[in-house]
This record gives sequence, structure tokens and C-alpha cells, in this order.
Amino acid sequence: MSIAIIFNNKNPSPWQAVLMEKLANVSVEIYPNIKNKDSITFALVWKAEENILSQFPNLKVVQSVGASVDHITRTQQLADDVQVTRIVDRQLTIDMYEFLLTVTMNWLKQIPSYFHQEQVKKWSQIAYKNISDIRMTILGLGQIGAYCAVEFSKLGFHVKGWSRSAKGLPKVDCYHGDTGLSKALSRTDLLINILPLTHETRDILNVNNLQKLAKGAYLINVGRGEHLVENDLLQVLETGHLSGAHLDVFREEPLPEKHSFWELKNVTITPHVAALTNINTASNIVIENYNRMQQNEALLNVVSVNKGY
Ligand code: NDP
Ligand code: OXD
Repeated sequence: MSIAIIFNNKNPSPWQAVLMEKLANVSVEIYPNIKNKDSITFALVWKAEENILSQFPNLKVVQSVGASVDHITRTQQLADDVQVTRIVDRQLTIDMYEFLLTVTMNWLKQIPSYFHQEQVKKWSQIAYKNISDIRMTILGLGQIGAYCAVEFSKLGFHVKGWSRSAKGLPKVDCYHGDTGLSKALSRTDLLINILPLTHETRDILNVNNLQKLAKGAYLINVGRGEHLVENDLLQVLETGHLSGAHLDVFREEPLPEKHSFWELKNVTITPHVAALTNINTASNIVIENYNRMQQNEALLNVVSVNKGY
């Protein structure tokens, strides 16, 4: 009964240390240094390479170390009895809200433009917007999106949200399903994407949908790079239909040096940092799930592999 940590682009050592400290007598090994593959029943995973998990014949649980599971569902062939779970952590949700609030307020008050002006020592005042002017739409009203929608509306933003199933959130106009999407997007000044990546949501930020936003709208994408059709964004920026975008996630990460997004003054780039898994809080969830697996109890935050989230 051992745990395998299988990470790409993430340091596994602190996770090994915290799990070994809190789960005495459990062997916690870091891939590829796994002594006995048959002993692995629980894998803690971040962006594992294609089909790596098929090497573990007795695997019962695949625990994502993040909120998303597309890095598992897209790359691994799992037996039907293997459960996939993810991190749902209040700290992660709060971190995302703080990030989105920062980006939103910077956009409202033109702060990125002043950074550019400072570089050329230019002194020029630019008109700014107020919270009460802004019609915001949040795509994805899950653990993270629903919290953000409610908090933004408490601040005085006009908030609409969109999800798969019907929702009721205080002071948020909720829309759902394919038919609700156009209504959610129309007359929107600020579009925030916090959807999971599934075969239904891939490419959802396309020219057809972006054209439905109000002229001069701004986009914040913290979902996944594959939600955005990059050429379509370039097109709506060029026509001025969108005034700019803040992108935290990309089809290819790190964003290649030669990518045209780096050159655009009205596109702000952050390196996938909107909300980072907090090892202090999230490790408790991982440990709880390991213990539940051992006791044959229902796991926390199990996803539907069919739905993809
Ligand atoms: P949840 O699974 O809790 O929520 C997903 C939401 O998306 C739900 O409201 C769901 O609808 C909705 N949804 C899914 N598919 C569709 C669809 N086809 N049409 C309409 N709505 C749909 O996820 P979280 O809130 O925990 O996380 C969301 C995503 O945020 C993650 O998957 C990840 O990609 C991203 N993320 C990014 C981070 C970053 O640092 N950039 C950090 C953390 C997360 P319903 O409620 O009806 O099921
Ligand atoms: C996540 C992320 O999915 O950091 O948690 O993107």
C-alpha cells in the first residue's frame, strides 16, 4: 500500500516530506524511483506523461494535486474501478478571487497602460471605469466560480454566470446550458473564464462567442489555454471588439518566447499563477483521501471521468 508522486513541472520533494510526516509507516515514492510498482495503490499526480499510470496494476485512486483533472483524463487510460479525485480547497478559491479582483481593478483603473507609459516616461491621464459600470460574466459556477461571482456582486459589479446545470446564487444572474450561453455573454464588459477543460468546453472562447460581448470588452482567462482559440482572440483585438485580455493559462506552457501574445501591449500574461495549490491546506485533503481509501470509505471530490470534471 504505497503512494506514488508523479509530477511534471512541479517539485515533488515537499509533497513527499509532508505525506511521510503525516502518514507514518506509509511508503511515499517519487516517480520514476518506484521500487515495487505492484505496491502502488494511490497516485498523486500533476501533468503525468501519457499513460504512465498503466504501469501500476493495483492502482485504486488517482488524486490530482490541483483543482483540474484534464491533465489526467486527457492522458491516462484508467481501469473503470480507478477513482479520480481533485483538490477542492477554500484557500485555493480565495486565492483565485484575490487574483481576479487584482486583475479586474487594474483593468478598471488602467494600471497596465500606466506601466507602459512609465517605460517611456509619458505623463498622460486615461479615463477609468467604476465598479458600478461593469457588467461581468463568469463562465463556470463551480467551487471557484460561484464564490467569485457572489463576492464580485457584493462589491457592486453586475454579475452574470454560466454553468452546465441550473444554479441560484444571491445577486447573480445565472444561465446554463447551450441555450443560456448567448444570454450570458451578451452586453458583457468583462468576461472571466473559470471552466474546466472538457470536450464540451474546449475552444469555447472563439470568435463567435467573443463577438457577443459588448464592444471594448476585456477577457480574463484562468481556465485552460485550450479554451481559447488564439487566432480568434488576435482577430477581435485587432478589430477593437475586445480592448484587451489577461491570460494566465496557455495551450503551450511555458508560453514559447516567439509567441505573438508577448508582443501585444493590450495582453497581459501571467505564468499560470492565478491560484496555486497550497501544500499546507491541500495536503490534508490528500491525506484524508488516502485514509478513506484504506478504510474503503467514500472519497472526497471524486470527478466524473465521463463528464471530464
Ligand atoms: P468545478 O468542477 O467545481 O466547476 C466547474 C464549473 O464549470 C461548474 O459550474 C460546471 O457546471 C461548469 N461547466 C463544466 N462544463 C460545462 C459546460 N459544458 N457548460 C457549462 N458549464 C460547464 O471546478 P473548479 O471551480 O474547482 O475549477 C474550475 C477550473 O479552474 C479548473 O478545472 C481549472 O481549469 C481552473 N483553475 C485554474 C487555476 C489557475 O491557477 N489558473 C487554479 C485552479 C483552477 P455545473 O456546476 O453545472 O456542473
Ligand atoms: C489547477 C491549476 O488546476 O493550478 O489547480 O491550474
